[in-house]
Amino acid sequence: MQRIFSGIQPSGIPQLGNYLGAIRNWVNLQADHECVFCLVDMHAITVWQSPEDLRRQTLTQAAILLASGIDTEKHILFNQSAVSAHARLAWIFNCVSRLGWLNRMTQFKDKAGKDRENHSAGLYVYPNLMAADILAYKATRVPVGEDQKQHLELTNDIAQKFNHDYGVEFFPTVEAVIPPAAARVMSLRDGTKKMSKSDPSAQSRIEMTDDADAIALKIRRAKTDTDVLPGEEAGLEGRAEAKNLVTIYAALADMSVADVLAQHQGEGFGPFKKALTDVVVNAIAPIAQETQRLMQNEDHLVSVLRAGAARAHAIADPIVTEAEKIVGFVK
Ligand code: AQP
Repeated sequence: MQRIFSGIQPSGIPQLGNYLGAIRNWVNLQADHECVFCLVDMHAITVWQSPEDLRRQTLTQAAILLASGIDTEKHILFNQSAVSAHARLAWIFNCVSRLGWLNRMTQFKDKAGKDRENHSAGLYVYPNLMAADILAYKATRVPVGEDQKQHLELTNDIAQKFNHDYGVEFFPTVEAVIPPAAARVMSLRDGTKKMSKSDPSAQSRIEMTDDADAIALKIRRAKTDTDVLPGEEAGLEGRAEAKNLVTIYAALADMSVADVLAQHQGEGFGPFKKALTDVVVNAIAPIAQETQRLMQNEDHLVSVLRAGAARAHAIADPIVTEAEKIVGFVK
């Protein structure tokens, strides 16, 4: 059985993009993979988080994953900082990875913008830590949204350079598993920007804890154009916001974009947004409700994460210890 590693940052409340690009895919992959799911709190602090928020967001995220169907009897769920193997391997990878490679990472450019000098060194070396997250488990498949594809290519570059520099065949090649539907969900306020849990505007995203009223309001206010829905996909070209709403509908209703358009052709956004609200509420509301129930017992969530960390440590510690020996560290 192939091993999967995937992570999500507790840098806010997970949004619909995280669900469609990652979480829903994780749930499905459990049937035929050995899964290691990680709340990457060390990645989250590459951008400042209030300690209180980070703690609450980590537990909320654990609850959302359980409510979405992550099975911690069969698979591993834990928070990154609880397993030291990640930091140990990340340091080695900081020394393997090249500045030229990091300079090409578009996520850093997007997040740092023009104010590059004022961002943390952690944000810059974020992809090296991500490579360590995956390779500490020698995971071969990584379910991610399309936005993370470049980081996985870098993971393979790091693995290859490590193997080459030390003359070993130690780290495997990693393959991205990108969901076909809604690989990239866009902001509700700007169809050219991806939906993001840390976007300053809460109106730009559907959060996985939103209730039906909040969802309805956000969809009602979502940016659109004044045209009606076309009968064919080609008619969505150049209409980023319209395309995004149709794509979200298709992904959540398990339909193709073509079928959604066939059903709603000629509709304006008033009625289409109402239909979309029903589809989103049907998918999200049960998860939000179960999350709320689970959040009432924090101790249980902490104990689930602790048990997961012990199982994660048992896999990662021997692999990272071996990598340290390869490098020449006295063990
Ligand atoms: N808009 C999106 N569409 C599809 N997939 C997405 N993912 C994130 N946004 C979208 C996928 O969710 C997984 C977890 O992401 P993450 O929390 O590790 O970091 P991120 O990609 O930076 O997500 P956010 O929401 O934008 O977080 P912030 O605002 O903190 O940076 C990944 O598999 C990602 O592809």
